[in-house]
Amino acid sequence: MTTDERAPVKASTVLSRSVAIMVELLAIIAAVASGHLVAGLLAPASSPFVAVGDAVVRLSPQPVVEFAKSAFGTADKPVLLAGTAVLLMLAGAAAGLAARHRPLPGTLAVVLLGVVSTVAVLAGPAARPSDVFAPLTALVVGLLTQLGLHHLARSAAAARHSAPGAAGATGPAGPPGPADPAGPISSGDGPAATPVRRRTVLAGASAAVAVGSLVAGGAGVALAASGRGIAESRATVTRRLAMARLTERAPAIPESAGFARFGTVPFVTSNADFYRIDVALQIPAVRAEDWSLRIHGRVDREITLNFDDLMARPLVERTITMTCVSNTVGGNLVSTANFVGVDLAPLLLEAGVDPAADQIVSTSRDGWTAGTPTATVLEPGRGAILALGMNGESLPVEHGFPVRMVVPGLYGYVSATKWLAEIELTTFADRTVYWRDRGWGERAPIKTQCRIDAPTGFSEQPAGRVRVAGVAWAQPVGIAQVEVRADGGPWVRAELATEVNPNTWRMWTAELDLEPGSHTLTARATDRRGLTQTEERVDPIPDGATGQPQVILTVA
Ligand SMILES: Nc1nc2c(c(=O)[nH]1)N[C@H]1C(S)=C(S)[C@@H](COP(=O)(O)O)O[C@H]1N2
Ligand SMILES: [Mo]
Repeated sequence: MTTDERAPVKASTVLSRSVAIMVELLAIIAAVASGHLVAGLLAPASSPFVAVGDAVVRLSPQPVVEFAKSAFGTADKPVLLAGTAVLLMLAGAAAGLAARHRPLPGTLAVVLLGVVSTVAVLAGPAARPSDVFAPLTALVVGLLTQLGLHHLARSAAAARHSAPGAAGATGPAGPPGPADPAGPISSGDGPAATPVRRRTVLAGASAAVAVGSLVAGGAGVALAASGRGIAESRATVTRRLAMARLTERAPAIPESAGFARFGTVPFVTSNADFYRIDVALQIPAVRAEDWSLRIHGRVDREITLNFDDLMARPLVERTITMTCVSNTVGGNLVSTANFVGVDLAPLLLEAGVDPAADQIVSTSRDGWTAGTPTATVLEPGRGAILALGMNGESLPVEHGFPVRMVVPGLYGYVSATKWLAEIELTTFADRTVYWRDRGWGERAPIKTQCRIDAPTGFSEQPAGRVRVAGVAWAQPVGIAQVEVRADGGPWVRAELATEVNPNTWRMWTAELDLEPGSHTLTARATDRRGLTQTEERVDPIPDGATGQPQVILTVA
């Protein structure tokens, strides 16, 4: 052992800017990757990287969150993670530059990031004490990598500045750092060390850290995505649902329910095309076999159910159109599926609902919450379900496997909790929920809306009669009429397709005589209560957009 390395720093051992930055960035990358790998093995949600991203979302001011949602839409998650990565790298570069003379500033930065991510993981909504392993691993690996690489970098810098052949003058490079990935090589480092040799050791160690991080991080991503047994569990549920006897079947969708030949979307949305909205950076991985639901709060008796308990209850199949409150006029955050599930109202009645409990708070496995009016769920004929199946298979993981809520007629954020874990009977006064805390409405029935699917905006149509077609929805009352007009002219009644049920969208079509030139088409729907969609445009926040969809086209 030598004490050379601890001798007062000489100018000659100052790291170049690029090496200093590289050392710090590699330490951070190694930390992130190893943490992600341990999380993949133990609990995906405990990934320090994902937890920091989650914390950023939770702590962001509402306007920032809204901006991100509108600017990036469904790509908001990758954008957020990429942004987190860029910030990390910038912080790392700054710390690296501060650590050119000695490792300490860089070490402190790694420790600080490690502590912050540990806190972020443990502050997560569904954190368990064992979740600490992933961020702790990240901290330790980051620390050792930073110390080890910094040590190698300093000894390479020192050697570079001493005369060739006199490398021994500065003494041996000293012991390899604690995490020196090139330990065996540099242990041969000694009087014979040359600047080239030491630079090679540094380059080799750096490359080893980079490659190791890539492998560890990739394995972590793959492990999290494989969901440890989720695929098998989904396949089992799909099989069980196929064999189950349903007490209520959704009638087959008649040909006459669609106007696909005129350009409307298919009546039933495929699972792949079904819109997806959630704040889960990492989809909760829950096997049906491990799932349970606790119904508690203002009830006479608490109930805990597992997946078999649900399968043993009467299973119903319902065709339901789900709608997101963030859907803008003309937007596509609306989709329809055949859901198989268990009626929710009788389940709550078995628990015995306190008449004062006007809110049902449902909590997702990842801590997200929704507040649903109890009266709506208990309303006779409403058809609220705990869904287990979607379009002939178990719920896809991104749509809430193994169990989610679906309440016809309410926007998803107040009703459609995915990865359901808990239901609490409470009051609106006693408890607020995720989106309400962020400025969205307490109650959010779906607003009557329609959309023009054909012709598409800015298309060119041949002169003569122009075929217009689209969809309209007014869950849970149903659509009574849709009208279209060109350029503010008289409204023309559209032909309505067969109604499947009032909780689904309804297709419509019309023909308009249009002169050559540019035209603006406008549509409006009227629901079975007699309410006509207003012309007044309002934004989605706080409780859903209003306004009439328009399409501009050219007739040649
Ligand atoms: N756990 C969880 N459930 C959730 C959400 C969420 O962020 N987390 N988003 C809700 C919203 S805003 C909508 S519109 C629907 C969307 O369901 P889908 O992604 O299956 O279309 O899920 C709801 N359920
Ligand atoms: Mo939503």
